[in-house]
This record gives sequence, structure tokens and C-alpha cells, in this order.
Amino acid sequence: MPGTRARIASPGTTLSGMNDSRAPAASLSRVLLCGHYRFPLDRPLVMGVLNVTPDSFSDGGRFLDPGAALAHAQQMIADGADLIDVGGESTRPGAPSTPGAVELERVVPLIEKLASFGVPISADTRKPAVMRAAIAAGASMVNDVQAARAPGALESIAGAAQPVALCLMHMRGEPATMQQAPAYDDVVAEVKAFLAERARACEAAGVARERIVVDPGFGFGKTVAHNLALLRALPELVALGYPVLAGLSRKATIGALIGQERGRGIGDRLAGSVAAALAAVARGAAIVRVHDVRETVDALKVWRAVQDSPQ
Ligand code: 9MG
Repeated sequence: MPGTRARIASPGTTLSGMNDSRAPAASLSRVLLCGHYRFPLDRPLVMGVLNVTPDSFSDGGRFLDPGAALAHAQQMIADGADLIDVGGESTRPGAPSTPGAVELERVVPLIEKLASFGVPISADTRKPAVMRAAIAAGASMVNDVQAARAPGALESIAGAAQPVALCLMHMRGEPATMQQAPAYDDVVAEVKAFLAERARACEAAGVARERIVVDPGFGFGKTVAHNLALLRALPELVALGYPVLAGLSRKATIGALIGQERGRGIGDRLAGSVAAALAAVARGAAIVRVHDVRETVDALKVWRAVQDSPQ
């Protein structure tokens, strides 16, 4: 059940039974290696969001104080988070980019402390220098909304002394402008082709298949209709053979679907976010990235009990 801790990988652990170069393209990774943590993907994982930024769309400014950030991480872990995603740059629509030095200062000391909390820490960054520092500080995963396209990003991850997991997310454009009339001929086919290409590039650079996660990037250069099309078609992305991460928590699409025009704010998106997480898991998502860990874990427990109940 959510909250059951990942096992630590023992040296020489057999993974999918094949080495990476022989694995067929569409074989499903049933295990995720995150630093020295090993998740058998027999249940959905919950990634708790910890933004240490002044301007994130939902929790901007709340966890800039290190004490508040640590306490929130502790609470999310107690609530059943399997991983914690630490971000020092807001990637909400319209956000300007954050200087690398500022991002480093926000996340590195925090990751150093969180690394001993007993769950893998993911560094939400697209900057190679921040990736390297975060890994040295103890991060077990890099969550890159730019899918390791920045010069030096792939090398920073593939060449890390401590191998880490990598989440490759699709984003059309840049956060500052990505929601200005995004358009696709076929959003599902285009996102799928992009993720397949990025995953292949990562494997070619030396990142083990069992360390790669793909993510359609809900809300990143996408309309509500694009997001719904991707959510419905999630099994097509699952068929790529990598665990799929879905992040819909508190996003504008949830607001649009519950009727923001009636004056409802981000604080009113909890039930819609939990419903979206369940919809993603029901379509094969292996990881859901959420702000509201406790409620999502509860909902997943009920969903799993139904799934696992005898016929
Ligand atoms: C940082 N961040 C914000 N939203 C996200 C999402 O949907 N997926 C991933 N991987 N990261 C996200």
C-alpha cells in the first residue's frame, strides 16, 4: 500500500532479468531504481511536492523557510509519500527562469538534510549544475521538465557517481510562454514520439532503463482538451515500456473542470486533483505527483482494495 517503503537495492540485484541493451523497446519496466532505492512497481507510487520557491502556483512562499520545508516533508512522508520532489524554480505558466545560483542555494542544503529521511529525494530541475549538486547532496532522482535537453544535462545524470532515476517530461515551449495558444496536430502521437526519443537518447547515453520515467507534462504547453486527451490515452504512453508519472495536482485544468468561473480558487481543487490522480492510475500511471499526499494515499488505498478484491 502507499506508505510501504521501497527496499534498498542490494549489489547485483537482478532487475528485469535482461541487461539494458537487450531489453526490447516495449518491455515494461516493472521496477524503478532511484539511487539505492528499489521500487517494485506493483502499486502506484505517490510523489509529494515540495516547492521552495516564492512564486509556485499553489504553494509559492510557504516553504522557503528551511524549518517549514523540513516539517512539510516529514508530514508528507508520515502521510505515505514514497518520494519527495524538491523544486527551487517555479515552472508555472508565465514564470520567469530562476538564476542557477539562487536555485542551488534553495535546494542543496535542503536535499542534504532530506536525504536521510528514508525516502528517495527527487530534484526538480532542468539545470545541469543544479542536477550535479543535488545528486552530490543525496538526491536519488532528477525530475526534468525539459527532459534532459539542456546541454550537459544527460551527461550530468548518466555520469553521476551514484546512479539516479530520471523523469523525462514533455513541455512545449518555455514556462514563460507555453500557455500562449499551444497547438498540436495530434497531441498524443507527438508527446509519445517525443518521450520515446528522449528515453532512447537517455539509454544511449548510459542511463539504465530501470531508472527512466516518462511524463506527458500535463499543463506544460497544453490546453484542457490536450490534457484530457493525454489522460485518456495514458495507456499508449505506458506501452512505451517506462513507468509513467502523472502530475495534475491543483493545476489549472482541474480548476477549469470544476468550474473556476464560479469564483473557486486553487484551494478548492483537492477533490478534483484526487479524482485526476485516480483516473491516471486507472490508466496505468506508476507515479502520481501530488500536493495533497494524505488524501491521495487514502484514495489509492480504496482503489487498490477494489482492484485486488477477489472476483
Ligand atoms: C515540476 N513539475 C510541475 N508539474 C509537473 C509534472 O506534471 N510532472 C513533472 N515531472 N514535474 C512537474
